[in-house]
Amino acid sequence: MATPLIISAPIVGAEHTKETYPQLPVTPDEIAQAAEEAVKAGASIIHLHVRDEEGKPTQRVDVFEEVTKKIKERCDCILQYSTGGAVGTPVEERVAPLSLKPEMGTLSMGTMNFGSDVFENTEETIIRISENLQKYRAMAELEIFDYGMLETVARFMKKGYLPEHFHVDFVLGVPGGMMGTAYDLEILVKRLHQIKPAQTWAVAGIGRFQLPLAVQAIAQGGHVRVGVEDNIYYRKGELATSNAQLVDRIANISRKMDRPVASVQKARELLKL
Ligand code: KMH
Ligand code: ZN
Repeated sequence: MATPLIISAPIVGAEHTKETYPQLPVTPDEIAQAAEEAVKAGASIIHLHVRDEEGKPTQRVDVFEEVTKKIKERCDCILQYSTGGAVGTPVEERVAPLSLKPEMGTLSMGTMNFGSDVFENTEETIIRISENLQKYRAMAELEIFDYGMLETVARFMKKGYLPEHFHVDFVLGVPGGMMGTAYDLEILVKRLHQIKPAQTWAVAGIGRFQLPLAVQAIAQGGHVRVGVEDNIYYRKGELATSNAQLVDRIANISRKMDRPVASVQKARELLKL
């Protein structure tokens, strides 16, 4: 049997607003409901950003705590806290929610242009986040936005700056990062497996890259991230009705391609959580 597909759902993000996407979940109850729906549709990981009372991105511990509690009341899932936050969030704020000991947390592997902004991840920042992930025993998901970031993974592994065990997510199609063509994903996966054979990986395609890259990952034994942080359209010109709608489509395609969708327990097993 093919390895079950782990679907991760980035249900909020830090970039969209109710103005750009009216269905965006922003309150703790909306976020918890979106998480439950995404899990019911087949997601096993919830990639979590939260918003303050004004709907602005925040890394406040009390908000992460409230949202976590509400999600756990509704469903079991692997919670993966964002340590990326929003562009410009200071590193001490980015790592603060890890004190709540989520099962997973993200670790962006380099600085890049992010549209017209700069998403800063100096070596010092990466090391600081990595140390915090290890301190609070949250499994790291390394976010790779560009080929050079993969070389940083190789270099940092040798220097002992990364945990032994991690998951990898290729985030492709951010303006300022790598494109999201089939070729882009192919060369990244090839290089990853030179660096660390048998390493688990997923792909998060931004915008129009979400669907084709997800299908490619299903075919090639990778895993998939799909949700409105990365893409708000179901198809060209038609907004997605919810995160669950985007997850449901990928779950259906995967099953049709004879790859079962991982339950939350199966995902924990596959990731050795
Ligand atoms: N919001 C982006 C600047 C992460 O979650 O770790 C960074 C981001 C990455 O979303
Ligand atoms: Zn994120």
